[in-house]
Amino acid sequence: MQENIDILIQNTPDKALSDIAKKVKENARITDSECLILFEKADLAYLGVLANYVRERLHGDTTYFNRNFHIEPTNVCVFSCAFCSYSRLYAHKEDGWELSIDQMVDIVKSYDGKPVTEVHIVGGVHPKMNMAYFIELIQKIRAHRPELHIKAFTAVELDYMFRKAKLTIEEGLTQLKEAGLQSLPGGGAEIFHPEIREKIAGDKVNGEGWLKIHETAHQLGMHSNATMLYGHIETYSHRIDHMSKLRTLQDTTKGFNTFIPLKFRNANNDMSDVKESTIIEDMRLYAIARIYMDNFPHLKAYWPMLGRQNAQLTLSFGVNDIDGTIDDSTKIYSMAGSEEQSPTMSTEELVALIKQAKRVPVERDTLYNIIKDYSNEALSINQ
Ligand code: V47
Ligand code: SF4
Repeated sequence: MQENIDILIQNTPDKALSDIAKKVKENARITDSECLILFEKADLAYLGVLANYVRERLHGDTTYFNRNFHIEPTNVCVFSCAFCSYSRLYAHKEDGWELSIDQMVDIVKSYDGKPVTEVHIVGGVHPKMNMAYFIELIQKIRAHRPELHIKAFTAVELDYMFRKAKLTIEEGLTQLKEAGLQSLPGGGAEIFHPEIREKIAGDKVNGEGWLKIHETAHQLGMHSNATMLYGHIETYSHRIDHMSKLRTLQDTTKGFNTFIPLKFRNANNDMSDVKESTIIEDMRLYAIARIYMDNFPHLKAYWPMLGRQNAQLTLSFGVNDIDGTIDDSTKIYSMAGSEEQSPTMSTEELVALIKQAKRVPVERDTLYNIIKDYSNEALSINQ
């Protein structure tokens, strides 16, 4: 629907908004102050046209998903982020858990013969799970299934591991890479700005530290993702500051694959009094992220956090990736109030979800190499 942008430019009475639309059409970068105008003034329909324009220029109707599974080594965590519903101080209390290396390798083995391409490993920061522990884990997974892409450890986990082992970021990442780590997930970013970070995640790695770890990973030839935890106590300016820091780093390294806005969920945590964002605000944010983050190839909606139908809706607001089958008992979101108690979607369900939104489902690997185009598969679920 590329012609919609011309109609929008002609019919938007607000000069600032119509100038931004012209810039988007010309593939020119919008500034931070223009981004603020979008947050403050632009309605959903306007943002949808612009975000779609960018998305279709980059990817047409292609919408990616992958076949992955998650392992959460532990929910024991030395940190105490106010938004976290998942961490426990001790494994033996309440519903804390810690998995042994053998238990985690057994999870990997349970996928033998199944066509998964990626394992995603993220958890709490356990004081006893150190470099040696995770190197052994990665080596064992690699030895068992060499072709499985290992995407593991947020910058928060890495920062703690490296400091404990007295390693520089480069030394630590090099050791993990040699063991078989291939890319980094985007978690732990939250909101970089210290005004907010100190209130919601004050005791873990700061924004500069998070960015440095990803920069170093990129310099070592690894790719990574970036998240932003939105919809709590941050202002539009804090969101723009966060996205601006990511956009600036990406200009230098080009190592980020995907930007993943994560909607704050308020159940069972110290921020339960903070209201969750509305669906309109969620869709506006996705659209603005697609318009502003012009050097991020992909924008992902993480369906376990948003819910399936809202994730489906994002496909009309700039999103071109809907994560994966996931297939596990991921607890980080169900404990925070997500409707998805045990998030797993079959490939057929994902394909149907994407087709219902009139997009083209394409299975990818972690690095966005195409595995299969599903455009010719019949639509079977609730057509
Ligand atoms: O950093 C924790 C978030 C993140 C809550 O790279 C919450 O492909 C909302 O890293 N409400 C970890 N969010 C998850 C993560 C991730 C997820 C999906 C895909 C990828 C990827 C990475 O989960 C944390 C934090 O921002 N989180 N608690 C909550 N109450
Ligand atoms: Fe720990 Fe991560 Fe929860 Fe923060 S968000 S308390 S670092 S598990």
